[in-house]
Amino acid sequence: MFQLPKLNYSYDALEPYIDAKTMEIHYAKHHQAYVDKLNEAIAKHPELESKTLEELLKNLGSVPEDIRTAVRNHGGGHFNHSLFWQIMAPSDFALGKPNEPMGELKIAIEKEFFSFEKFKELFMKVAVTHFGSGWVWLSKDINNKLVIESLPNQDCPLSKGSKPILCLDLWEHAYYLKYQNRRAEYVEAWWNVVDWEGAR
Ligand code: MN3
Repeated sequence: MFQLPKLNYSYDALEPYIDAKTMEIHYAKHHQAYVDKLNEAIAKHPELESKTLEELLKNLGSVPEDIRTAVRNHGGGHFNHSLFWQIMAPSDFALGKPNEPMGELKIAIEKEFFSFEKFKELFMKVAVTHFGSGWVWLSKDINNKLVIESLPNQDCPLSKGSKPILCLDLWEHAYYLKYQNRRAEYVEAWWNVVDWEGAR
């Protein structure tokens, strides 16, 4: 059975950039629902119970057809949100630390996107112009090259052979209470709570 991962900080820890009410509903309701529906789907095929979430998402084509869409949507939802919580940290945690990538990731970002500032610009552009629900990703593609891309709904880069590093939820449930239709403001604010130690 898949389970909601423990959140390493309180609902209000990402204030003022992400509000406590949004965090609570997002984690305890939305993410829980993805976990529950994934478990319901897997229960129809007990032979899949030994598979990890990563194995399922990397090999969607081998998931039985009657639950493939459920695994894609709810398994993706479970994986994507789990990574999302992990790559954020309380805003006071970042105080006094350079809020930017470190080590090998920093070098790779500068190699691929020229500078961290240019990387952020491109990431934000992709996030703001993505139509509808989905996520924006920083991933390593099958050639080990860093890419910024948006994917619809709960689609996960694992399913196209990429390795996800950083993600930002673009569904309205992630920001509507505080930012309403102002997605750009949400994306801009989010950089303040990115935990670059969690992104690797
Ligand atoms: Mn979400």
